[in-house]
Amino acid sequence: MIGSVLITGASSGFGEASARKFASAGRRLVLAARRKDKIDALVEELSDQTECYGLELDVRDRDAVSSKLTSLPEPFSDVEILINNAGLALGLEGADEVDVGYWETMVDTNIKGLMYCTRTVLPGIVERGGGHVVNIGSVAASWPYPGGNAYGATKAFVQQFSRNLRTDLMGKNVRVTCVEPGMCETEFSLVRFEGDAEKAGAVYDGMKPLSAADVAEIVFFVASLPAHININQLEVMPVNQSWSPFAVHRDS
Ligand code: NDP
Ligand code: 8X3
Repeated sequence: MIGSVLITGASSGFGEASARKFASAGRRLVLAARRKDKIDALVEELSDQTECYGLELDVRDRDAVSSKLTSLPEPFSDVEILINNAGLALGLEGADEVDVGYWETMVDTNIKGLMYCTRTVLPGIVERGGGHVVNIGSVAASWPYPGGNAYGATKAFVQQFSRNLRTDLMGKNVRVTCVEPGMCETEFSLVRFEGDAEKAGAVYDGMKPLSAADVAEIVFFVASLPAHININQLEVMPVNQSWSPFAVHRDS
């Protein structure tokens, strides 16, 4: 049985590009995000290619996640692939200066929202005989950078949660993959800098970042492998991004 693909954060970036990719393969889609106008436009566009259902959903709202994701109409309720993509970074200030509200929003979205969606959808996936949870992590989970403080930590949660899901789901035919991209030009930096397009654009100045379509290709790849293959973790950067040496403060 081929079930539907539920993508959170489908109104932009990786989520939107993944919707296009899975639609091109004829997969039935449930597309969720807060900006319903964007979701509606995407549903309309993709409905030529596949069956598509749009959902206005704030993943931070535990009750809404539970009620909306357990009452999907036919033929969308048989979710087989959950793509936990909704997420954001806010600010790049140091931990001694940053607005603690930013931290709360990142924790509520990237950690708690991802947990709510997973916990709500998983029982059905298991009951129907298996499926796949694809979590969108980040290189920031493993590699610290100044100002990455809570954002990187939320993605470290996603990385370890993904591994622990695998151990819990052993024998239940559910694949779990954490896809961990580096720099990719989407609305990500625009959101991080609260709509400051100049600051956001400068992040990708003079280098070729990943595109949302690149990441969607990878998400589709991990989900399209034969069912006995589980990619646990897949980290990907643009060629022009790498690590730095250790920082050493010598004024001592
Ligand atoms: P975008 O800002 O383009 O997309 C983020 C998506 O998440 C939007 O569709 C947004 O929809 C949705 N979203 C945010 N908050 C909520 C919420 N509370 N409830 C439901 N949906 C929400 O960024 P990306 O596509 O780049 O980001 C997607 C994921 O990839 C995120 O988890 C991000 O952390 C991660 N990532 C991004 C990288 C990058 O460089 N771009 C690299 C590594 C990881 P709406 O506002 O309509 O709700
Ligand atoms: C986003 C990638 O490198 O900006 O998760 O932290 S990075």
